Amino acid sequence: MKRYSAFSLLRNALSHNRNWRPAWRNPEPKKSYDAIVVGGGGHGLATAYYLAKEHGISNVAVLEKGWIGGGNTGRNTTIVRSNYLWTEAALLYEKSMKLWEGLSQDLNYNVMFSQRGVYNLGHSPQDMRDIERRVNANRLNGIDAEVISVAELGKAIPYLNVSSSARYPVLGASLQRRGGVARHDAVAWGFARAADALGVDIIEQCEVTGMEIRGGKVTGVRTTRGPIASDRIGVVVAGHAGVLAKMAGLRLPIESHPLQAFVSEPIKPVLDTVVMSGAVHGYVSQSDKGELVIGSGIDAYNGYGQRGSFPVIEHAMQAIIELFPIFSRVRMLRLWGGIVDVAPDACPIVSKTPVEGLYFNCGWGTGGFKATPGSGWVFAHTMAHGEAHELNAPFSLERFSSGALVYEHGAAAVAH
Ligand code: FAD
Ligand code: PYC
Repeated sequence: MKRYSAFSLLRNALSHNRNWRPAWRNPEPKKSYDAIVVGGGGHGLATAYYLAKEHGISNVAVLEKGWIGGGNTGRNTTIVRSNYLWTEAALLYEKSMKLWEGLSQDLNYNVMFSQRGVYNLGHSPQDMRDIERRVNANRLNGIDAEVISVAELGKAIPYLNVSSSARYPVLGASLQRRGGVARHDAVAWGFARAADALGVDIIEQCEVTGMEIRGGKVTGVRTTRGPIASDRIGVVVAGHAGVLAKMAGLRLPIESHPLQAFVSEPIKPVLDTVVMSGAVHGYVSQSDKGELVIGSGIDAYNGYGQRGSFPVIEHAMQAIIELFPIFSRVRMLRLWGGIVDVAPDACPIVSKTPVEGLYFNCGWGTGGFKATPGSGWVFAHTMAHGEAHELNAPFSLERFSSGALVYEHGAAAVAH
């Protein structure tokens, strides 16, 4: 992979970057590929990268209808953790956590993974019982987790309102110290650059508009840039998974909802960790620029508009000010929405489908950013071998007919 010297940086700055080499090529689509990945978000790009790196399949195209990372990857609040309750989910997210821990080195690209810790607050005796249960379950699975008392919280997060007279007083929290945040755009760019270097074609402005299926096997896709053939196609389009499934004559057990996030004007460092509360229902961290990054729950209705509605904005602000009264004087800068794909058990679908050669990776809902490397890793395995890896076997489509759901609404953190 090419490295840039200080001299070359200076030369490019003086020439207004005219000679700057793009981080990935802009190829014309070929007529056919050994594998196609539909969706150029973090999960799709990671899938292509691991197909090339781990399985030697590099004649791969990533087809993205807009620009890479322009979907939920570039719209999320970047919280990374692996403290899920059930072993099936915990091991999958922990695989991802381990990949995060070496990702900048692996991609030779700084994804700014910052393990600043993630606190999940408890506000009632039942919250605390759930926290203790989840912490114990995490530790049994080898995942770091601690129960934190309210006195410890007051010391660790000085501006958090731990007064017993709060509307929903904080009683304690769980803490995953290895959790934290990463820079979302850098994750997309890092995977794109590394996949491109291994020969993957990243094709932006290329919308998939139809599927070619013959005799129960997939043979290619129709796109806004012409037909492209492949007998191995992975669809990773988050909120649009239902739309793509319909093109293949399938119906997925997911619903698409808007999910909003907000940032404030930048302020001096006041919060060096991530704080989430399921009860008052808000979460907040502080970006490296100083902005407070805030979110809460999904909008209740289904939709594909990448924008939100006022009741959620009001609710989110109420929650954050209740937790951090000092933030009431901060001005909000902007807000945006993404479309999240929610499965009934709040767990992903990473699976073969009844159409041979066609695979779906979706249903990550409000919590898939943290899974980006792990999701790509297991999906690449599934596409390369035609069978799930043991880590994603519990997340096949069959679970919705067998009833073997992995219920993770408690750990999903954002209610849906
Ligand atoms: P995306 O990044 O959405 O990529 C899918 C891509 O498919 C898009 O770029 C889209 O343009 C493309 N596409 C769609 N249709 C087509 C088509 N027909 N042809 C070609 N391309 C197509 N998760 C966390 O773990 N932590 C968080 O803190 C967190 N916060 C969130 C906050 C918000 C506001 C939102 C919206 C989500 C949040 N999430 C969080 C969830 C997380 O963002 C997603 O689960 C994750 O980013 C999904 O990644 P992806 O690559 O599957 O999807
Ligand atoms: O899954 O941790 C999470 C999360 C936080 C905010 C949105 N999703």
